[in-house]
Amino acid sequence: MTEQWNDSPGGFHPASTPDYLPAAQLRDLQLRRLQGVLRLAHDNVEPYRAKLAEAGIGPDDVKSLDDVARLPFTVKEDLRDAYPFGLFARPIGEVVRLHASSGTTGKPTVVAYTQEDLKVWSEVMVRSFAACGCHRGDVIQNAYGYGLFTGGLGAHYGAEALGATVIPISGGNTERQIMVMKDFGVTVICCTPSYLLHIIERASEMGVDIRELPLKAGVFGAEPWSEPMRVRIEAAGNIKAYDIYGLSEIIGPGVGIECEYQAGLHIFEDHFLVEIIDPETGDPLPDGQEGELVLTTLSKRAMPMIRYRTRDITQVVPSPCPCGRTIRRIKRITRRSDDMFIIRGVNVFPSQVETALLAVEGTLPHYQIVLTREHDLDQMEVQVEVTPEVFSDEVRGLEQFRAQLSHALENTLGLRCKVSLVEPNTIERSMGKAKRVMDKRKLE
Ligand code: DLL
Repeated sequence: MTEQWNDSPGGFHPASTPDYLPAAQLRDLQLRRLQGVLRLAHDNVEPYRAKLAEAGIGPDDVKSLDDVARLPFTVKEDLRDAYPFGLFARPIGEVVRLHASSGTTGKPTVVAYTQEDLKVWSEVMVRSFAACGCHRGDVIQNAYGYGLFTGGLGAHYGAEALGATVIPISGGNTERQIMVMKDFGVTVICCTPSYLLHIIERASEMGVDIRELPLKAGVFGAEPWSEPMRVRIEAAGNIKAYDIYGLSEIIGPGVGIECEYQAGLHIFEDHFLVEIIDPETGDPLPDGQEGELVLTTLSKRAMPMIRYRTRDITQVVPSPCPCGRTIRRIKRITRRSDDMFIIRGVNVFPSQVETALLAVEGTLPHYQIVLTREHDLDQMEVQVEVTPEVFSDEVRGLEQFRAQLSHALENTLGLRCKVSLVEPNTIERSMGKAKRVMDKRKLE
């Protein structure tokens, strides 16, 4: 299908994609695909067969989409237990690509693709780029890491299939990124939002103003980022910043993306079935209620995922999007159910800290949260970079600025914490996913 789009006169036509399928037709397609995927998983993957038997449900018992709630969940542990190839539904001879994501502990989780899976992946990435206004003629700098991480190759093949010009520069070597961006007339950049901030900063040190370049858009994902962060990025780069979501277990980047309205991420529902559940009870939640995102792959052959618990917290946007796409949207993912930490009994998410800090003018979008334990009492310190103007502002004074931030954080979190103002470029920059929390409590 991708080739056909690519060869059509004038390139890709979004209207010819399932993005605009009437809802009833989309549901029919989903049900048929779900039944197929269950049969595939049941007949070829021992752990799925065992789980389904335990839940007392067979592949032919799913007669409507609502029946999905009767199927057992799959969790990260299941992938680890099956390391490396235990969840593959196709023999290795049909698997043409492996990717892996490094876990915080132990072995990585391995994911697999057949030729058809790679076509689906390219297809959803083509639809992703098109949704945020990219097309043939765009010069796309792909600064997602190439390798076992899905970001690089996922965006790469999608951009090529779109017919755009791809620069496979991968992450890192920031000065070269800036030279290429300038000299090659880059119009779109793909990377993590935190890396883009680093690129902008380095560019300004080199005397390059990104705002003057032809760069018009960024496709940012792989880590949580907030609405105030978007505002900062769009202003600093004079670009549109689009949020792209995905995870290796499901396919990689391209599970969902924002359209030109930037009001939630459209999920490519013809390939990924969306559910939101209560993370405590596992019960399904209706559209408009926040909970954990659960995804089922509807087309994957090499490694189907049934009701995969992503740990990402979001909600389905209940209203239709003005862009006319019928595939539904989820709200931006600002947190995971497992990135919460508890300080003196108060639950804190890093995204709350980001939102509170960036609401105050004079902060820079570089911060880190350091957790320690002193005399059995948890302490939280927020280190944030501030503009050189704040540092040299003798009238208002640093102390007053610190108090203002401290107050903003206390208001948002309901918790007093230490705020340390640091000079620009103090906090370590990342080329990929930013590490915001340093939990030193576990080391003591
Ligand atoms: O990060 C795939 C990807 C690459 C997505 C490039 C977008 C762009 P993993 O390394 O398996 O895959 O990490 C997946 O990253 O469960 C989320 O917690 C987080 N994540 C990914 N995209 C977003 C986003 C890739 N747009 C995990 N907003 C997911 C918030 C995101 N979190």
